[in-house]
Amino acid sequence: MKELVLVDHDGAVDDFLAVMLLLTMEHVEPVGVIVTPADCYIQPAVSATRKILDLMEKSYIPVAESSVRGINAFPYLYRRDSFAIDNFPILNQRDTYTTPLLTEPGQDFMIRALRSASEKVTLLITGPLTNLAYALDKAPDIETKIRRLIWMGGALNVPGNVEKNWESGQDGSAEWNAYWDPLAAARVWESSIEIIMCSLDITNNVPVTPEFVQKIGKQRQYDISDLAGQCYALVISQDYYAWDVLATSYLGHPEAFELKQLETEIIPTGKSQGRTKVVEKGRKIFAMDKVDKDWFYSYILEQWKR
Ligand SMILES: [Ca+2]
Repeated sequence: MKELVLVDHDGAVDDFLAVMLLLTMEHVEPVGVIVTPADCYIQPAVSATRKILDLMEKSYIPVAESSVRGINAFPYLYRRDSFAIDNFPILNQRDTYTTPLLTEPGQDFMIRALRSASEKVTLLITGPLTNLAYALDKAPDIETKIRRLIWMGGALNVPGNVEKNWESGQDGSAEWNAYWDPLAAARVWESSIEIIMCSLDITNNVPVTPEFVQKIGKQRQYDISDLAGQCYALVISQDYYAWDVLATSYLGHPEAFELKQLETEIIPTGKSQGRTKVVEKGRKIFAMDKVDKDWFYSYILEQWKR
């Protein structure tokens, strides 16, 4: 029996790479891919997602465009990568693509996909939690259809990646996916869904280095490696990590990770808004605590040989 997985990503470089990793997993059956308009521009992000599904011969998986809005926008310099990827030559070899785009908004598709699933579904969310918060409010019955949430987000015992900013008053403690919509994260924290967090604490261990990108280049005879190398080359001049890809690799090999149970809360407003704070008697979550980084890099190299 395959594990049903509903993906919700937000259209940045590593979101596409996460999708490309997930689609290589034999034991996983994706029930759909939702794109959230957060770390992207939505039109090219949806388009690139459909082209990637076509390239990987998975065009039976529906794609849904979410129309939710966040509170704190991602910088446009991050978001515009979605235009570059949508125009990569390898994704534009055909005149038309066949992966369907649903007419209903992604947040409503989340409800329908969970309700109609034959068994419990794992949510893999590599962006903000806004669709899930919406779905929980609008259709509380879906909570029992969620097997668990694997989420790339949060910063527990390390600084966030939203910069300290005198203008907005942010104190630098928040991670972007939580910061985009802190109220949504707080809503999900009120649920009893099992949460497995891939926070900055662990993703700080998996930088994307030129050495690694060049290793991908050596296997570019494989289409997916070629695409992955192009994606990473686009961001190599930034301080970049395999955030969403690491979160996704947990689905492939959970035994490669050590989890730690922590008690946490979400700071919903103010200068620490979006902080995922470790507190006594807080909401219990599992944090990915340790991973063998050599294993991780070789795993994704191997999976992308196709
Ligand atoms: Ca993301």
